[in-house]
Amino acid sequence: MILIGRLLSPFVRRVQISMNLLGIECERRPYGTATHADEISQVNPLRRVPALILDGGETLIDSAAILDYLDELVGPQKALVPSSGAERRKVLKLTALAVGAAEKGVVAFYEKTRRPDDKIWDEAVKKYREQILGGLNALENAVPTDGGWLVGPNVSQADITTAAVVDFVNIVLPDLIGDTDYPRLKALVARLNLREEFSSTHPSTE
Ligand SMILES: N[C@@H](CCC(=O)N[C@@H](CS)C(=O)NCC(=O)O)C(=O)O
Repeated sequence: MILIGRLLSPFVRRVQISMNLLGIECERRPYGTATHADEISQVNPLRRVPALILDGGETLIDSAAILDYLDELVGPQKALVPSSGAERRKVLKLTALAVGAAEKGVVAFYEKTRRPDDKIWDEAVKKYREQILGGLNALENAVPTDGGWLVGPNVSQADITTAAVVDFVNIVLPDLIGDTDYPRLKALVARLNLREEFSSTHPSTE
């Protein structure tokens, strides 16, 4: 399989971490949306990453659809989203909070980097930043106080996507999370980043 996209993208990174945890090998092509639009358009007409090219040539787009495929591939015992019940609902809800914060982080990043200075709308940027903080705050409140993972005894997609978004926000909006903010969330992400599956995918490694 071939994964398209750079690790700075929290959507690409959550797919790469998931593949590492599930023991699924892939080659990754670190194409950036600003620098490799032509290459990306060959696999995704929307020119977005990630895309996953399967061994038979079929191409999947959108991280949620790719992760759904990976979970199906490994089966319900190993899947990163539980197949049913309260744990599934909780993983999906926390993952949605992390994905939503990532989406707003991407938009805020593009406002800063892809617009002429005189076309940046500060009010919109402020709103995106508040939305990111809203998501992170909810995730902070969901981190168990006993040092466990977000849901159940094993690392789930909620943990993976949370780590991807916190690291992304810290890189692209370095002034957003204060030193004393979200201590439980920071501790969770630090513990996850001790694992090779996470540390080897940190955007700083690329
Ligand atoms: N819903 C998509 C979002 C992917 C996304 O926003 N990717 C960004 C990079 S982080 C992108 O390709 N941006 C280029 C663009 O939208 O023009 C997913 O989960 O894969």
